Amino acid sequence: MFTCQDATLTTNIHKEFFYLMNQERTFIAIKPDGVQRGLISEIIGRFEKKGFKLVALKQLIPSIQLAQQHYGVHKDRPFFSDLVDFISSGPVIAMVWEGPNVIVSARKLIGATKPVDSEPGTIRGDYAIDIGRNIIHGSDGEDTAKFEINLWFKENELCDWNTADCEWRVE
Ligand code: RTP
Ligand code: MG
Repeated sequence: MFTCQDATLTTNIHKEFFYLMNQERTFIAIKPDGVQRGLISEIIGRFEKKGFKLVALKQLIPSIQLAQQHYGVHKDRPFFSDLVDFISSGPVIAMVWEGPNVIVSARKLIGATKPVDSEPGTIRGDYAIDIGRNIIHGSDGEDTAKFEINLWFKENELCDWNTADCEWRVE
């Protein structure tokens, strides 16, 4: 599923095993504020330039039900209702990105939840000033990533493919 054909031709079986074990997928969404502010290409570019591989992408206006399921872990928090209304208020760019340690790495690219705490150079640090308008979501762990990918995408919407230059990305 996560093979890198070019790499397997020229490297030994241990390297291939290491490569496979290090592959990971995460769910990333550009929220309605990121879309409205014209930040789609900027955000996608950061993940591309980092070296991760895009395996799924679609634009949709999430239903209230989808937003409630997605943020179900926060259902008892005072901001839940506003958060659900906001996420389902307009187009969202839903994506799946793949690569070694992509879950943790994506959270670092995104930056802290509160823009006041997010470092310059991170997406939220560079483009957000309010916690309720922090423009991007990223899965916060392996179980969450699996749950969110399955929630937002059908299996046949995920593309298994290899970058032509994968040997230049991963040893
Ligand atoms: P996300 O799930 O959207 O990637 O954000 P996160 O992991 O960094 O933060 P999380 O704690 O999961 O919160 C989800 C989203 O809820 C909104 N929020 N508002 N008003 C508040 O105190 C508050 N706290 C959280 C934010 O939009 C946050 O991204
Ligand atoms: Mg979260």
